[in-house]
Amino acid sequence: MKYIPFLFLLFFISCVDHNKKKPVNSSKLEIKTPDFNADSAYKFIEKQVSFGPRVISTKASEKCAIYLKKKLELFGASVDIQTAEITTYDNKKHMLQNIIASYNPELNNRVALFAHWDSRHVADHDSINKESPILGANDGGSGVGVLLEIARAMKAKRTKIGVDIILFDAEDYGQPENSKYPIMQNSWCLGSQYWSKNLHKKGYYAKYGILLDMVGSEGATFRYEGISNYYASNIIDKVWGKAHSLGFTDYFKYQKSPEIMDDHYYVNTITGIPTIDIIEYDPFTENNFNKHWHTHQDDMRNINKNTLKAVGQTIMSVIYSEK
Ligand code: AHN
Ligand code: ZN
Repeated sequence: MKYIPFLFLLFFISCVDHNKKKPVNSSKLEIKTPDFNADSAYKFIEKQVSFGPRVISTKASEKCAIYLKKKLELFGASVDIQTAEITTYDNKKHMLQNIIASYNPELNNRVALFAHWDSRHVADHDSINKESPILGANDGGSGVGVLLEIARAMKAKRTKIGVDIILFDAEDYGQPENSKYPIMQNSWCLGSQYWSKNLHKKGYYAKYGILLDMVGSEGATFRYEGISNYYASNIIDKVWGKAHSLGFTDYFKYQKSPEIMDDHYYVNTITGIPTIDIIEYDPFTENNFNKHWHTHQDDMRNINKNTLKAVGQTIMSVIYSEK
């Protein structure tokens, strides 16, 4: 039969092919992105909220700072607490605490992930109890919860690059609109202002930064925020591209939003680290944020695991594909 040699040859080729060992070039291997566990992130938010409002100079804030440091150390980071005395718009003096957790500290190739860990000292957008502090489950708690879960993943599997998780204090101690005190410029974002002017390490640089703020409410949408788009449009493209490839198109909109004053403004203008803000922006609410923004309703009921997953999985995918 004249086909036999041909079939034999085919068989032979397929054997050779299967048995051949490809040389392993580890630098070319993609690291598989770990799964972001939204249940775990949710619990990290619940724990922060359980301390009560995390307003600077309170017992709750002190306890939460200790918790965050301990947790990040448990997750394998080297943790620094940067402290400084600050004066707020109401003429009070406080000790600021920025919490900085580093992975692969020896590498120069780094990405910085930011969130604020304090919660607002007043409920100025509520209709009752405006003078009392808020729980800030979404506003404060959510960004930190997502970053703690990423820290947990990084303990199990290191990224190829260096990653710093930087948690700012006193972001939300800004002067209320009806305040009786003289107007103070730059009264918001005190932790990021201090850090930007006094980097925790001499010569510190990250190739880019991502700030997470209010990333946990049901149906939250994120847009090309003005300051982010001005200073770091390529990072927006990278993050939105990842989000869309993972299917989170309902959350990450290809639309612009106006400029929102937040920690990334100071990081961009003072340090030069191109930094974006992933922040809920809602064109349909009165304040353009979540409807519970700066109210007592910003509690655990305002946290949705699907939103945490969309943001957390996207950021994980971004940092694990960096090399
Ligand atoms: C202002 O409303 C000035 N900034 C929004 C930033 C913010 C407040 N993020 C959380 N709370
Ligand atoms: Zn706030």
